[in-house]
Amino acid sequence: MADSYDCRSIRNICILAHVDHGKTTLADHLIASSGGGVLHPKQAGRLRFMDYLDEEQRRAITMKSSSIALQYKGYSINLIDSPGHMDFCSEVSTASRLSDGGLVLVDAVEGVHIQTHAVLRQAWIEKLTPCLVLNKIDRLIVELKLSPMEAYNRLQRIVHEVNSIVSAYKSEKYLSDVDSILAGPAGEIGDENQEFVEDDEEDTFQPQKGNVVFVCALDGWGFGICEFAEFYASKLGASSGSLQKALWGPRYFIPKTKMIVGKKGLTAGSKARPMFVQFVLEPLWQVYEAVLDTNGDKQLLEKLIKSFNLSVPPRELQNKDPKAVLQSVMSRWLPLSDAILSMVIKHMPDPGSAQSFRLSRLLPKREILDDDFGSSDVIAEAELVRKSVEMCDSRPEAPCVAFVSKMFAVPMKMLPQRDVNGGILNNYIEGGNGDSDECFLAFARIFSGVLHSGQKVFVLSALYDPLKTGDSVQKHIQEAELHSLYLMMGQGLTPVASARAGNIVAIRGLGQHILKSATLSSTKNCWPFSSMTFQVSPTLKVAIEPSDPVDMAALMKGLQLLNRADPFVEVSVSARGEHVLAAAGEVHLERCIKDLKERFAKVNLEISPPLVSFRETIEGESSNPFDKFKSLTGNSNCIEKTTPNGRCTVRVHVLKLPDALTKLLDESSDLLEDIIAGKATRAQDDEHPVESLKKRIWDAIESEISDTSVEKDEEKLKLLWENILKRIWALGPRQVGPNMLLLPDSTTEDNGSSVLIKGSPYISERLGFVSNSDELETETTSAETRSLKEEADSLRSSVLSGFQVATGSGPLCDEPMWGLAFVIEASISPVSESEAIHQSDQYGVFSGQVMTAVKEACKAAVLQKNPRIVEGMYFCELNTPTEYLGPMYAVLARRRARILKEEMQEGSPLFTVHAYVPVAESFGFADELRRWTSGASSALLVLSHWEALAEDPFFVPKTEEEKEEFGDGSSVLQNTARKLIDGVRRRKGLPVEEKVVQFATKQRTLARKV
Ligand SMILES: Nc1nc2c(ncn2[C@@H]2O[C@H](COP(=O)(O)OP(=O)(O)OP(=O)(O)O)[C@@H](O)[C@H]2O)c(=O)[nH]1
Ligand SMILES: [Mg+2]
Repeated sequence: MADSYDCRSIRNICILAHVDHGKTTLADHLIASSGGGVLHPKQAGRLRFMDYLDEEQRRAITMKSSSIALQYKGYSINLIDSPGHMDFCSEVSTASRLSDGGLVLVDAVEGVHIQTHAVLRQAWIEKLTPCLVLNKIDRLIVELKLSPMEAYNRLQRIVHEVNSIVSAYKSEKYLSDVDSILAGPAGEIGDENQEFVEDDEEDTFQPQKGNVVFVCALDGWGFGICEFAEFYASKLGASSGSLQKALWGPRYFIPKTKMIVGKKGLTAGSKARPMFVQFVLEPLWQVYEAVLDTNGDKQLLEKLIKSFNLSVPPRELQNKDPKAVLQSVMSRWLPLSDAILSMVIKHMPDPGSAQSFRLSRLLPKREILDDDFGSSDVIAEAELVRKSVEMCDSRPEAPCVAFVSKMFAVPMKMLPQRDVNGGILNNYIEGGNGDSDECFLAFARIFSGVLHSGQKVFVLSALYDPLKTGDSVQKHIQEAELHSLYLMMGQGLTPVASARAGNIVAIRGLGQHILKSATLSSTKNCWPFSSMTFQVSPTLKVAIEPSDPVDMAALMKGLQLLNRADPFVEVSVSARGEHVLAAAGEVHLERCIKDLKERFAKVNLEISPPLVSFRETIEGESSNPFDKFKSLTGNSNCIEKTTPNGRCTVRVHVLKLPDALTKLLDESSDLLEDIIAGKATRAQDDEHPVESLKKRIWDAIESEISDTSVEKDEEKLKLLWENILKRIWALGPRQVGPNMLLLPDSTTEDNGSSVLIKGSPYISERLGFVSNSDELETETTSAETRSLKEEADSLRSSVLSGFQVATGSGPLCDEPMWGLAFVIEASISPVSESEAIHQSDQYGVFSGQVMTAVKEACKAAVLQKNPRIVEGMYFCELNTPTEYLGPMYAVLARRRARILKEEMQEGSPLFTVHAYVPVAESFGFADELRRWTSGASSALLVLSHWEALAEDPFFVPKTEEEKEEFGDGSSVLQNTARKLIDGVRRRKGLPVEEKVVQFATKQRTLARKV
């Protein structure tokens, strides 16, 4: 039996799209036709089989990714439906990690939306082979009433738009690897095809290639070009191959000569339509008109049924509802599942070829350091494992490797009651989850070997390193027994005894071992799979406590379960001891809380208003770009602090980094972490990540230089920046943040008897801005100075921690700092021994004093340089019918939104508006919008960037003019920055300067007037 297994007959695919573009509806039809009878075709498109959670049915959106096994023409297809709502985008990451191909859906009426970009990017990152599905073609006919020609133009535009998005991702890569372009297929272009092929050759999606299909998921019909090409081949007397090329693009059929020509071949004034319009869309339109139009040509339908030999029961044709008639004719003429599944089999790779292509993403080649050569056995075996994954080796003796992309909880009662052999199971006792009613399953794909139930495997976390031994690594590897394996049929689980490479399974028995994702391996000598990338991070935070304090233990246990069951939620305890839950957005948060209340904790809860996070920075704008650098020198620009014992003096200068650089540092934190740890390695054919990061850092700086200066200054500024990039000692907060600790300029010398605490340009070295510095200690000095130098060296870590703590919580409201570079000069002076003894008693440990002084000085330096509050911004896409524009703008204005673009959607009554909305103002935004526009307007928010408020939080009107404009401070000013800061301070229990009554007399007069 085992030998008949061939992974070439397997496809692992997922459906990806913007919210509501019809993924689950499409899945329904595929399940009805190939799902082994779990869904009756009559219910397809209405039941939404994959949305089996109550909350999903209630809201009519998908919230999780789930898999189903389909059988089609001897192929076994694992289909994963994914959610389109931004709040659940992490599920898109987990789905695409387990798939090899992605069906990207686009609603033909709405076109490309934000999430379409996001899913295309995810498919690109995970190296999926995408196919395009243009859905809701019926709406073009019935709702928009477009002519076939107009419809063609619209479809062409969408295909073009999707292609240009993908080509942007592609060229990002090609930029760093010109060779790939040179090595790319040159293609043979015949003279005749030149005009047409030239601009399409590079396109990913080409209907004439067969990787684009046009469908109506609701009514269950769809087609690719090849279906029509085959049909017309005999009629037009052309080969179906050449027809397939001609049925898209500017190709015209001349009936007289029976020739297919390009645009140039048309005679002037010719009314010829492109062949796609004439041979594909027009017949479709005719069928719709014949049925829906009361005066329609009823004979046409008969003709169609006859010429295609369709078996439509007369009862269905007699149906009074024209829509039902259409559905029964169309779904027999152009069955949706055939169009989609034949494309999947032809254009999407089987696990074997996919894994060799995806290997560089899944298991990037590690750079082996010289000192690892002792462990050559380990390296050899890890290499063997990598090879088996590359080949998708499904022999029983191959090393066993699987990746768990998420954990999900199912109620115990949903588990199959019988095992593979039909024996009755007692799930509760074997579960090992104690008294819980929930069972955790791992959503996993086997990449090599065979998994058996009962097998023991190693569970590797992303930080595991097979070359390291010792305690620090032990916590990243555990041994676990796989309790049982299941094939997934949506909600249904079918127990299996074993599963081979290339398959997707649910695994029970790992609940105690895996929190979110992990690699499973039969050998310790295996690298963990690379981590998945998520489009956003959980930013919406609330504090949770039980209504009744007695229930605290239940809440804590519930939070733990929720944390395991949801791939994206983050659970933490704040500095003040609150339990904080972080979710991706309001819908996600609401579901988490519901789950917590009803499934995991089962207690009543109190939920705080959202805790918004901010950043702190300084005002960096100035007309002269050199001012920035002036602030790095001189005494007037710096803050000086001395430790209580008087031995250490800390001087701090601060400078604002260019916005683009700050953003880059923030976005690259994962990469930086790897680089700093020396772990960053080259993916097979890409540029080395350090080199490309270096290049991007320079680009970021140059973009600011070219913005602000005249040409002749450019060189000078470049030199100044070069100098700065050579002096980076550390990044903060938490070692990889967007703030820098710079070494003092090399001209700063020890003065007098004191000695500077010297750091090393560690980050600059790692990034390759300076070569590894050999510390040359030139002059050998007296023993006394030497011991002082040693003491200074031992205090380095205090300076570092002072910097880390300060950048972790700024002076305004204890929020992390944003885009600042600190130059810290800390010098210590000698002390007589007798003093030393009693001083350490009096002021505490010296290292602690230095740390505190550094921290205080950094904070004071920020306060001195016009501090500003930085807030998170959402990018918001709104779709509103024209008549609700007024109320929509009113809602936007109330929420400090900034409009970026407003545009009528061609061919529809909708207006699309793009705007930035501050995170702090975004809660309840969607609800308010819905209320004010009677539900006609929809909005999607994506976290976009951080933005400093220009407003000075400490602004007090001083000059006469200002007093005239803002009042003399007696009336309450609307200082937004101050309001935000005070809000955070109050929440954190920090003192807030509030003048409840400032000018009592004036208030009284005011009161009298009223
Ligand atoms: N007219 C028309 N409506 C469709 C078509 N396909 C889907 N719909 C409708 O579009 C809506 C959304 O469909 P779903 O399948 O739930 O969309 P989805 O992409 O799964 O949505 P999420 O999972 O929430 O992202 C439903 O009301 C469907 O009936 C179609 O081909 N034509
Ligand atoms: Mg869905």
